[in-house]
Amino acid sequence: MTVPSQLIHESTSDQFTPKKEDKFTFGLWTIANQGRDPFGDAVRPALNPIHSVQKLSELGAYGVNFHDNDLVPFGASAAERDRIVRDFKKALDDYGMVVPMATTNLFYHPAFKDGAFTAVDPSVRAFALQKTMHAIDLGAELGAKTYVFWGGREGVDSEASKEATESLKRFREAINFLCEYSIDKGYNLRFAMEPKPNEPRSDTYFATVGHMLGFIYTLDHPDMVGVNPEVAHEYMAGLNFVHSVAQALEAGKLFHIDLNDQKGPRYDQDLRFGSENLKNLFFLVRLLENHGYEGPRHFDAHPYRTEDEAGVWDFALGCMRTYNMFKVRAKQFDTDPTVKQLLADIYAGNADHIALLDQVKKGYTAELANTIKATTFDPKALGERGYQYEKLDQLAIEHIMGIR
Ligand code: GCO
Ligand code: MN
Ligand code: MN
Repeated sequence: MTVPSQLIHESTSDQFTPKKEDKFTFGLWTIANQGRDPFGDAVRPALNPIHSVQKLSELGAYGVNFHDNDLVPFGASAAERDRIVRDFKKALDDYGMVVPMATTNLFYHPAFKDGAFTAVDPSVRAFALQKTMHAIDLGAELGAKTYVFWGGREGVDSEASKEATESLKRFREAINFLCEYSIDKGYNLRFAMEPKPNEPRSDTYFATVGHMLGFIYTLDHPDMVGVNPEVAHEYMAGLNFVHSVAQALEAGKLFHIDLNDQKGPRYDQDLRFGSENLKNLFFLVRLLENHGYEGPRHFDAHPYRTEDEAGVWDFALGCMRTYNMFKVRAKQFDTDPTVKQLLADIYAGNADHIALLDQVKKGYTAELANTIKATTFDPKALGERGYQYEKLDQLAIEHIMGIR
């Protein structure tokens, strides 16, 4: 027997039900994903963006994001574009939805088969700039505050094809130019760079959040550029997503985030948020919520290929509910008196050494260096200490499982 979607929605009106203030957003391309893959054709009909806006709003989402061509087909006339934008704006108004982020499709058209800003063909690089400026205009017109750059095909299959340092320079020149364009137009956009190690190219430049952060500080306007980390992409590189996001957050560079899930270092699976890595994503949500991340909680995932349209909305609701479940569980973990006491015990230490480190925090002095050099430590006792992490981690598991 199949359970009607309606039933699932009705029976789950509870504290985890998504609300506008949760700031959940979806890419138009995510719910509209038709299930095409290298082995099989579309399994679902195309979704109309206006219908998507309505359905997502009813489910409690806050907004939608898009690539230029998710909304305006490639090669549309100016009149067609204006009509589409007008209708779309009306739908946003009607359903109380916003567009916090926009981006450019620089990977679908065959012209971009060798990349865009790093393509070896100068005509492709110049065309990519033109297409991006039009897409920035479109995003700004619809109120976007963040503009995402995902490299798509910026990389190589054959290392012989491009000189890597030249590619990095070309990418930098493009981003510098587009920053100036946005400033010149008075758009007040922030750029968020999205790393990915591979796919669709066999190797992509700027493989991880760390690579991207390093690159950002070489730009002309580093302040207006941050990152858009994606769960699946860091897992593809075998990394701990929480640590990647923490580094971006701590640097003030977490401008946006792509939430989904992934089974280990394989192809980009874009699974429903929280469907696989419960523990790591529990700690991700805890990090975001405890460190004042204020941006949209954006889902860049897609429904299983097995689903019809009802399954698409089950997927969307599932992403949002699971985020809220992690949020509630994380709060319970952090306020559990047993956890608090245990952490207080674990973090306590020798008062003299705490005082020394407080001095270190204030900065170097020659006197402090000498004091530290003259201090007596007891490495044997330090080596014998038990940290109680088994107990702590089990408490985390019991919270994640809803036992405590
Ligand atoms: C992918 C990427 C994209 C980008 C999108 C927004 O692996 O396909 O994650 O979905 O996030 O193009 O820039
Ligand atoms: Mn993404
Ligand atoms: Mn992806």
